[in-house]
Amino acid sequence: MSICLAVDIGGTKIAAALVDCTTNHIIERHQIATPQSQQPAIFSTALTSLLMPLAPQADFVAVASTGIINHGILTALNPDNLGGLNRFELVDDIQRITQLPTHAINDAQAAAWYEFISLNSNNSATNMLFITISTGIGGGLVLNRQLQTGTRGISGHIGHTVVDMNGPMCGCGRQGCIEKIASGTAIGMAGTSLFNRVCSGQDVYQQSLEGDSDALNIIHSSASAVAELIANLTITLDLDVVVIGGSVGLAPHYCDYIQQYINEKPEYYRPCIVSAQAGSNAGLLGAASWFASQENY
Ligand code: BMX
Ligand code: ZN
Repeated sequence: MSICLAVDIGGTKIAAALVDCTTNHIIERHQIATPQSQQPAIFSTALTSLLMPLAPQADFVAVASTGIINHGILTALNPDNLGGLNRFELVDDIQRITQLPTHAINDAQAAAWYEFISLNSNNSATNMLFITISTGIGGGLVLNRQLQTGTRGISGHIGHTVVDMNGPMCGCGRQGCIEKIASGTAIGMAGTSLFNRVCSGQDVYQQSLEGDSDALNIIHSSASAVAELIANLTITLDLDVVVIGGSVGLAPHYCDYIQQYINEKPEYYRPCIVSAQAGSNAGLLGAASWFASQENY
């Protein structure tokens, strides 16, 4: 029986779990907040405290991380999402901490792989897109049943496609990216300027659930922008299924709102929309199962 120490590094939290690779079940799981500091040393200390107690029970480490992962190095496409941390030797650092063989891919790519495996136990999706609407907006593509990681690790970074050419400047250096308009961070910023007090995305969402119509409008503009993105990618890639995940994507009714906007579109723009099966564990389980198979090393 092989045990994987799976790590999911997001803009808001870092989760670590021991995963039984035979059954793909989580044995033990811990979570900390992502340090909001530009300093690699602080990031590394946080990883050490989370991973050290779990490492002795594991055979290898599989990391799903926000950012572009290329040859084990994490580069933030949008450094604003990672407390300003821009470039980090992720695999070397975790290998040093745990003394275990370590492998890494992007968080949304990992989650896409897990969701694809889950779907295909009772379905036959060929082309699937996973979207996480969370601190940022990430994506993972499975085309012709193959996970696309890209030669430079970039594949699936759909959060940085433009939905409003006159929109706000994104941390990646492009103007009007969907991440700047529809992510949890963007929802929080829209609430902050509308209500004239500091709001998180979660605050705004909660208000929408309590019936505040301004908050609900913010959530609807996010869902409608995501529906446009889904329609664009469906007509480009012939998607069968789009899986929605992330803290905003899995919030009550959000997926229904997306479905509502998709229903208004002509037939060819309407893939099947489903919620992520693994919930917030998709990144952990996806990285574990992707790297557990020798050929993916
Ligand atoms: C950003 C980008 C993606 C990531 C996505 C979701 C960075 C640091 N991250 O678009 O790599 O997949 O956010 O990340 O540039 P999350 O932190 O919201 O899970
Ligand atoms: Zn961008």
